[in-house]
Amino acid sequence: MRYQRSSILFKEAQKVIAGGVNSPVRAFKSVGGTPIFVEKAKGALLYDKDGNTFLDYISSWGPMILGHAYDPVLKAIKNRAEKGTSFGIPTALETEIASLALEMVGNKDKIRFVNSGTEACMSAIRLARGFTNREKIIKFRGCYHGHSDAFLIQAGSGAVTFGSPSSPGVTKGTAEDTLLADYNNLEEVIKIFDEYPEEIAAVIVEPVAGNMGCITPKNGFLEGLRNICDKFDSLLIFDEVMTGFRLAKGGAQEILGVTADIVTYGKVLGGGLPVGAFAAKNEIMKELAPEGEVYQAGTLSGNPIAMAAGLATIQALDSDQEIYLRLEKKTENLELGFTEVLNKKGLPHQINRIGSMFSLHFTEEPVIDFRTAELGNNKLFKTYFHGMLREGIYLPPSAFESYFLNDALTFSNINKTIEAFRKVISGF
Ligand code: KE4
Repeated sequence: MRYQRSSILFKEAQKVIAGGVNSPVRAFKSVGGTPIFVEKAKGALLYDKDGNTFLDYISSWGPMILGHAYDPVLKAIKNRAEKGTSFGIPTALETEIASLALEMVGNKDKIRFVNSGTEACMSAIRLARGFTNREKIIKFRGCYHGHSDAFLIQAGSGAVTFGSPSSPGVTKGTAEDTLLADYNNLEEVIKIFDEYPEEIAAVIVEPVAGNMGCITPKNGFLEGLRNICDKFDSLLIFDEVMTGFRLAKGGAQEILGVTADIVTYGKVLGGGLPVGAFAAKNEIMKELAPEGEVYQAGTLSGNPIAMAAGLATIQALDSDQEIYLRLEKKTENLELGFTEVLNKKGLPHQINRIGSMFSLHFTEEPVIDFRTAELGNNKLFKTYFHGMLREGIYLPPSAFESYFLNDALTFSNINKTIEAFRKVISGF
């Protein structure tokens, strides 16, 4: 595997783009080495600038669930582009994708489209604060809701629940309104509500966490959040930017059977173009401008090309009764194959999987929250990542990310991945 061209391109990028990338995780900081530069992609395959090909297990961090350059999506983009790319004026297309999305998700009356998952989560928090007239929010350590200030908060030194900025530029004032608990730890949440019974606007949670690796909720965790939000008149926000339209048509709400008050979306809903969204019952959404007082806006929100790509994507998901079963089976095969290799090697490991989300952690302890995710052997992960890259398998370049399978991955691709894994692990 040669990476010369990518290395040259990365050096050139670093001269004109901050850090050489437009999103930090792409810089391979967590695994070392230099990022590959992609020339093109089709189906499950990525083609880099050095002529290498890779089976893609990040699917652009979720959006490309149907595979890259999926013909009906390409066709929808081309047809729409010929009519003009952006108007800043309503189009019927926005109503069409809004209607289908709400039908698939169920139990929500209205949606608002934005341009990223960050914008969706940022807007959802503002809407919850406006609706409840309260200021504090609860989030969970290791959950990521995009890069708006309210979410870039880490565990404060000392204080169990008070956050402190996890990035320069985030003010102490902002941090004071974000309280933290451990994922899967309902007791901590109850303690916070007991301390601030009338100040919590919302609890925001990834119903399946995908930013500490993939972590599923313990039995009763989400139900517990639902009950405590009801008890204290706070809103429950599910950040389904990753899980929405990926785990099922109705996302995590459908498969986990818990209904949130506001749900945020992104990734799959845009089919590879910049789309985010948030949805709720009318009682909440009517508080949003221009109907209500909570302001939220965007020049390119509901952009027709992005709407066309998103609509074609969720239409494909809505009409294919088998796709979620296929994705589940392929991901299960991957888990079974990896487990057989790791058990034979006697290597301590945890594999977390739900639907087409998957993560491998080199640790004895079950990975149920950020603390246990941090116990993973990152040195082994780096060797694993680069070994698999050399075998033509593109994995997320961090142990704190989820894999996202796409439907273009065939069962023989999965078998090839398992054989590559066997070869890499044999060298451990
Ligand atoms: P974006 O602003 O990146 O579209 O979405 C933010 C976001 C919100 N909520 C969840 C659960 C998310 O996973 C994300 C973004 N996911 C990361 C992957 N861990 C995107 C990759 C990146 O940052 O480049």
